[in-house]
Amino acid sequence: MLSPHAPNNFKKYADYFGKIRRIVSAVAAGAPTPTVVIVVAPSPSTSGYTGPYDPSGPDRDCGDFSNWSDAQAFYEAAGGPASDRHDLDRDRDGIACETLR
Ligand SMILES: [Ca+2]
Repeated sequence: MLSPHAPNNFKKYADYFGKIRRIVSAVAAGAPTPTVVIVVAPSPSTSGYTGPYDPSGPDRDCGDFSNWSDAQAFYEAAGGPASDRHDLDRDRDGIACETLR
């Protein structure tokens, strides 16, 4: 019996180990071994950019974007001011597509 003053984590892990103990007991008693499913989350892309266009793909213009933050994220994913291969920051101030702001 846990003290009602036990920290939340303690209760959570006590429940967790209780479940493991029940599974181990069931397996020891001849129950089929439980199936363990491991879900692996996809690793994020190196840039973190998740927009609709490929930053290293075909040339894009400011008109391809519906809002400024999408354009800026794309511009940064494509290399930002160091390359600006899509020419989204013509005044070279690090801010892409001012007309969309
Ligand atoms: Ca600019």
